[in-house]
Amino acid sequence: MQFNVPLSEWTTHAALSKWIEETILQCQPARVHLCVGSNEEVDQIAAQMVEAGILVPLAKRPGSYWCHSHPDDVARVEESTFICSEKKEDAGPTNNWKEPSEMKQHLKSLFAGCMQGRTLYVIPYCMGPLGSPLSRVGIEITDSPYVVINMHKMTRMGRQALDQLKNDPFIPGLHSVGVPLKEGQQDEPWPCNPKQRVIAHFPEEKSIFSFGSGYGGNALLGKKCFALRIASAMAREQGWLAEHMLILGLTNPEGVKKYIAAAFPSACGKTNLAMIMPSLPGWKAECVGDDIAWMHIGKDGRLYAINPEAGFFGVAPGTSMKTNPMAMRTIEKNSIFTNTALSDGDVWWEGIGSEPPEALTSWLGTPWDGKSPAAHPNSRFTVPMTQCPIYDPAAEDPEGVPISAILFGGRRHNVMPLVTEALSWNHGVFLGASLSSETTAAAKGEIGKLRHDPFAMLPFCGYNMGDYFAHWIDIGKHTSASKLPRIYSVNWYRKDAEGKYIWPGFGENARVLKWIFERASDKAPATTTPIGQIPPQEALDLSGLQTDYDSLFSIDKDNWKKELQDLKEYFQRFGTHFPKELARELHHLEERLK
Ligand code: GTP
Ligand code: SPV
Ligand code: MN
Repeated sequence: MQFNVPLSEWTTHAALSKWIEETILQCQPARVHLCVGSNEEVDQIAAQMVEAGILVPLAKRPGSYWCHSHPDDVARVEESTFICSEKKEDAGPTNNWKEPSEMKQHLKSLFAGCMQGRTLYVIPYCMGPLGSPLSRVGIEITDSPYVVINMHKMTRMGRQALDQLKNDPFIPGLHSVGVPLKEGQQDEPWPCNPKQRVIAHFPEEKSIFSFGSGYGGNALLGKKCFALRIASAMAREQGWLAEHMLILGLTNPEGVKKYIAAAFPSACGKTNLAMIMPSLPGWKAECVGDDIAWMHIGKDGRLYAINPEAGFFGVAPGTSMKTNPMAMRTIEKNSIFTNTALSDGDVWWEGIGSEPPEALTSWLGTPWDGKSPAAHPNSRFTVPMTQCPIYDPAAEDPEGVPISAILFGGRRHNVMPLVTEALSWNHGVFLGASLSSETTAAAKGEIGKLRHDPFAMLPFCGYNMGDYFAHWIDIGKHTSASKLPRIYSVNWYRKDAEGKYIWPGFGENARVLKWIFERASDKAPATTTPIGQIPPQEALDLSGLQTDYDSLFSIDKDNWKKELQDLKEYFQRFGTHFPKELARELHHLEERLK
């Protein structure tokens, strides 16, 4: 077997060496590349991909590339994602489950010889700041060079991760695109195996296997597979939280800074809020993370968050200098664009803020027809976080940042008001558990369909969601109520009778953040309604906006009674795993709505 460096020189970690050797025997690659994580290393891999016609360098964005995927491999595949706990009950009613030994048997046959003709890459990566006691190390073995160059931007990868690991246990993740190459067989530009796709998690053993997809969260195993599904199971055992949340620092005109975390389902606005340019004069936001937060109670009893990632894998369509200027500046260089459209030396997408250029290659790699979307709705950019002009230096703080408020929000064209404050921690947990949202292109399947997505974790919770609710209730008992962040429900997506968004969103969301910030300083009033506290008209700055307060905050009792009925039915699915504290919150809501 041909290695770029001898295994024994690369690591002395016995369990790691053994796993690599076993995997080589199982997957039968043609070559092995042990990643060190240097820029030269990834530049070389990228150059080979350019040579092979997989990546197109972008003359107008230094160090950047465009590529497009197979049309059947464009988003997360929830129907092929499994939680393989020993007991089905431990996966719960919201996850697909397979008995572990049965799944292992199936994986064994899938992975046998699956890397023939390809290079097997070993990627050590650290989730979280280097040197942080809260960080965790994973090792991904993959046959996709695309995964290597993306992991280099998304995580602290290579030598530095091995140094962090020392001789400790790691989270193994085995990934293959699932297309072995016979002697002399020409490779495809985006090899994948949609028919045999499976993304399997073993939360007890804490391992990950992903087969058949090369796209995003299916293939970059540090992200959803480790930092959410496996990490949520670890967090439950160890008394912390692994969440689908952005983290942002907000500084008011007086120079006081507070941190806010927010959970919105996929493609519902985390990246945009994480990099917000507040429309209100004197307010400043800084970005700690845009997708995942690991949170724990600190020594002072407050909730602290780190961002386990080192990069953004952000939705391209809709990103413009008007909606998200900080993202636009972040992606001026050293970025990978997947499934956007390609113009002369640059990229283009719907909502970028300019007319489509004359000659445009669509995300399918063919001349754009001018009718169907030029960029896939789930096309994305990959870029290191450090390039963000408002990257918060505290994002590297090994202890994390103290969280003053937690937001839950989804796409709801009606029912949910612009913002509601929870009456207590347990009521806040109830708001998180009650989250529903209209589906987006981030996952395969129908778009715009309302579904329950508790805590924006429906596709990402690695254990029984009822137990997850109970874990959140439990966290609230580990410190005093005054130290816990207040919890909010927000909705940027209410529509009028014509189907147009009522709320301008983006930078204007700062108006809502301002009220939340001032609530955290006990400086803003609130009005109590049956569903929670809302800002009274005078406490929310709507000056200069076309929208009126009532259209944003009206609470339709009939709609809410339907919402309540639906929640009652939904929560029954969790049976005895549904915490009594949330049953009590449901009952209180019913009483208040009478
Ligand atoms: P994932 O990366 O899939 O987890 O998504 P995300 O939550 O980070 O979503 P993102 O911020 O990328 O937003 C997804 C889409 O929603 C983009 O097309 C945005 O332009 C749009 N969007 C974001 N914020 C707002 C908002 O405040 N109002 C409106 N109307 N659209 C928004
Ligand atoms: C999401 O779907 O929530 C994402 C994109 O953040 S992916 O990494 O592909 O899961
Ligand atoms: Mn996400």
